[in-house]
Amino acid sequence: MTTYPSLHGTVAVPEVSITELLFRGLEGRGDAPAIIDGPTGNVLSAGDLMDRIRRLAGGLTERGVLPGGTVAILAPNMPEYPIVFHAVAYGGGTVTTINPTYTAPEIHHQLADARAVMLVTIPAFVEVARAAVEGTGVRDIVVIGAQTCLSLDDVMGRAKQAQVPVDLARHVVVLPYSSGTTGRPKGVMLTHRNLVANVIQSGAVAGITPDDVAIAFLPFFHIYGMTVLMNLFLQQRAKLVTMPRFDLEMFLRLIETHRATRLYIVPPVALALAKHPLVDQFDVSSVVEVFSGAAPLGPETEIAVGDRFGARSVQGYGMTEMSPISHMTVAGNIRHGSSGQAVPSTECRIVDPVALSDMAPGQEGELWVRGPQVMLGYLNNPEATAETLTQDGWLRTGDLAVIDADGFMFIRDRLKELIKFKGFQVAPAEVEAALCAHPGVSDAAVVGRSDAEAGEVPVAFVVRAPGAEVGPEDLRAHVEGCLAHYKHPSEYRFVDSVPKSASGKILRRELRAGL
Ligand code: 4UV
Repeated sequence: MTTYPSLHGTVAVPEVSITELLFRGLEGRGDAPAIIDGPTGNVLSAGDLMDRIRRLAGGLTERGVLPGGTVAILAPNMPEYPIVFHAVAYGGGTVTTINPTYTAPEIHHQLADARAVMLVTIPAFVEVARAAVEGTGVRDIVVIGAQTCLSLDDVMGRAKQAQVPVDLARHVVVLPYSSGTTGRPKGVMLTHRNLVANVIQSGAVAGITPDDVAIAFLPFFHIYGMTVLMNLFLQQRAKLVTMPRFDLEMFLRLIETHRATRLYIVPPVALALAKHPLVDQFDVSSVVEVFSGAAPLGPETEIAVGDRFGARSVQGYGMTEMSPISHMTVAGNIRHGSSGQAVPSTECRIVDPVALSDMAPGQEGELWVRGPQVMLGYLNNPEATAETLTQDGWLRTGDLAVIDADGFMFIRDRLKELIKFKGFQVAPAEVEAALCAHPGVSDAAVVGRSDAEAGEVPVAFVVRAPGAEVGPEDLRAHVEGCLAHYKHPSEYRFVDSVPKSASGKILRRELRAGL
């Protein structure tokens, strides 16, 4: 076996919960701002953040939700997000984080699959939340800032003074959803130990200090925003300014106002920051690092954005199933176009995906990763778990990569069927199932086509049912009701049949080649 251990050595993973780790970073900061709501400028201090986490944990316990219950959060980035997340974690529960752009059927599916008993949301989503909880185990919808229904303030109780004991290595603290290498989105079982390990592993090399400020638009529901911004940033005593959704002008304005030092972005934002004339209208001189992840970014754009900001421009690589970070670029050690080196306590292999044997050094193969950040498995899905995790703890990423002599990892291609639209996951199997639910469709296949702005967009190949006259407009209207906008195919191609292997697997490469 040819393994590549981290060149940054190992780290000890403290035996604490993710909330206790966060509190270690917040303690002693008292009135210092921990999170600022970007649009309103409202400040939540470190002391208030801890106090509200303890009170909400107490209140959820008094209501019988904790310990043990699963609470879903359907909200954009806002200071209340980490309050809910950590109150549930501190009280011995499980959080499932839902994309707030989801439709009611998508939310319903996640609530039911994760067996959520409570849904926390904001006033704008109450209607969709009510439709989504029908027929699930959700007993209460809690609305942040609501006047007329059960609000987060109503749920606050007597402060809980200690972490509810859980098995840190087995208890699932968060269930984000990811399709992984194949199929529909699945609950990714991450433990306290996974999250704590990843914050410590990345914190050891990221060089974040209490003087750092980030504008947090990367959504907290997705593992990148959850770990890097919400958890790592707060734990390192740095300051977060939340943005509910990405808007270039607001982003630039907040950078200027709050003197942001580090920008955590995805490739389409890198492109905008490199090219858009708006950038010149703001003072962005405080920025020292621009960090991109979640999808491929070419070295030209990476360099261009760094030049424009007079800042270091680097990439990292992660996957929900790895809590998520396995690779990161460290200041002073930059190779443009690379996703960086393995974070401490992380081993890699580059494996021939068919023969499952290790490739010779420098050759391309599937990236396998092992370390304390690797998930327990997929919720209620031992088959998918067994396909992704080996008996001896290696995670098969489904990405094709090379590792150079200095340990720099370069992602070359994706073996898995996953499509990434602006860094968001689009699971072809989910879109195909939605299309096949239309009575005019007998079969469908969805693949990604590269796109200058979004990275990739989904394209659908559709086989009409006999006699059906369904057209693109019918299918657009149909997916509108069941899939979030970024999963909608950008094009429909009508075909006589979908190419499949003898075992019935869609031959996606063949379809992609014809695009
Ligand atoms: O599961 P997921 O949606 O997870 C992510 C996580 C990305 C992160 C998180 C923290 C970081 O510090 C960071 O640098 C990146 O996206 O999707 C996982 C898949 O996204 C692709 C790859 O196919 C993964 O299996 N991907 C993620 N990062 C990169 C990437 C990258 N730097 N270059 C190319 N593809």
